[in-house]
Amino acid sequence: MNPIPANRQQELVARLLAACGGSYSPESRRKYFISGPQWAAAYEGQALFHAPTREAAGFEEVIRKYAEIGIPYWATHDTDVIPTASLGKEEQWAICERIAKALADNGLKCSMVTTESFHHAVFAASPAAESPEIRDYAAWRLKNTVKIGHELGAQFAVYWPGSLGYQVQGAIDETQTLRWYADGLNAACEMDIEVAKHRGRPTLKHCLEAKPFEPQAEILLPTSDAMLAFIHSGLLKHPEMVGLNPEYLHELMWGGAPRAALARALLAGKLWHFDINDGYRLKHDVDIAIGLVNPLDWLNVLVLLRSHGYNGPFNLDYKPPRTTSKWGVFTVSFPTAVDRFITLWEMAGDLISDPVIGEAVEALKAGGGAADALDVDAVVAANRELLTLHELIAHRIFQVLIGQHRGRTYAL
Ligand code: GLT
Ligand code: MN
Ligand code: MN
Repeated sequence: MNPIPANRQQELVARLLAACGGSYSPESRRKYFISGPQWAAAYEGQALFHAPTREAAGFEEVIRKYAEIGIPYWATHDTDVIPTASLGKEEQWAICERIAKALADNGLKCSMVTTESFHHAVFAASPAAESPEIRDYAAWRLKNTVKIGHELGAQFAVYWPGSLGYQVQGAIDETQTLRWYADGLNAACEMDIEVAKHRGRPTLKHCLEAKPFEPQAEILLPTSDAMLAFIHSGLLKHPEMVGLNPEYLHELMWGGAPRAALARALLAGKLWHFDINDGYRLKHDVDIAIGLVNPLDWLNVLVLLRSHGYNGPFNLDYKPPRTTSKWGVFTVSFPTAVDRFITLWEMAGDLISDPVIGEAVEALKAGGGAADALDVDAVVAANRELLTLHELIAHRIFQVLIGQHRGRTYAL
């Protein structure tokens, strides 16, 4: 084997990527409400057991690269772009001006802003800690993010209460902590109403994002369902302003079915924003890019969303692997993630209009026509052969996944 010298490796990767084919043009990619987070592109590969493997990218570079790829929206935490010490100060607005210019120069829009309320030492005991000054600071941070969001033209604000929990039992009163957490959200919504009115803009959509574990051992709002209950608990002053940002992997992590979690959010009218990625059940938050682990499940998720007219953002909240170089982040990782999403989206369209599935579903809904619904044996007998269609539908979905419905064959 001949070693591949470092100066020839990009050329090799680029050639193999081109050999893969199947990439969409930036114009096609821009037709989707896809957002790229600052933190995903800037991720250096670090973690508790991991040293960084590549250099960070600033927002100007990330926005420029997203534009080249065809990712039309950008999202950020407050402290992804503004140092903690500069928040709320003049420097913050100077940075916002630079961001607005970078977005305008590259034809991108800011879709979402979120507050980092988990990394800084002040949030060691969560943003809803016992100490009133910590909670005052947290509420100020949320309100400040709302102002940044309006300044940048965002439509959404996301809240990930990942540090709202505990490592050791009995030290906090869960009910009180949740009340305090609601106070923070209420402050953000009230600030939003004020700023929106002043600027003549609609209020933001405030979206809660659940993750079942990590960084705390126990989390007070671990799932999207827990958050739906919280939204309707009576603690929020403006429950109509607060919805969900489910993340695909976070629902999978606790062992749930992402599609079912999304269905419950849809029924509640709260599916407003969606973090797209992939990973494994009952493991930590590996944030692998969409479709690399569960393409079949993803296909079914997109059938659900397409069938129910979901029109919110698809936020690329994944982490390019540590093995990918900084060049690879923008050349391989983001373009291929977007392209897999679009391919799965198109395949979901194929499934929705598939005649085999269409007829099978209609037949199942028609039922077998037992004359007496109270004659249990007759009901079973009338539906016996029809119910075999469940497995046939699953087979057809597999065929669509591998392209057999478009004539791909294996040694037939
Ligand atoms: C963090 C988390 C993500 C959230 C981000 C928004 S922060 O990376 O694991 O899933 O979407 O705060
Ligand atoms: Mn997320
Ligand atoms: Mn995640």
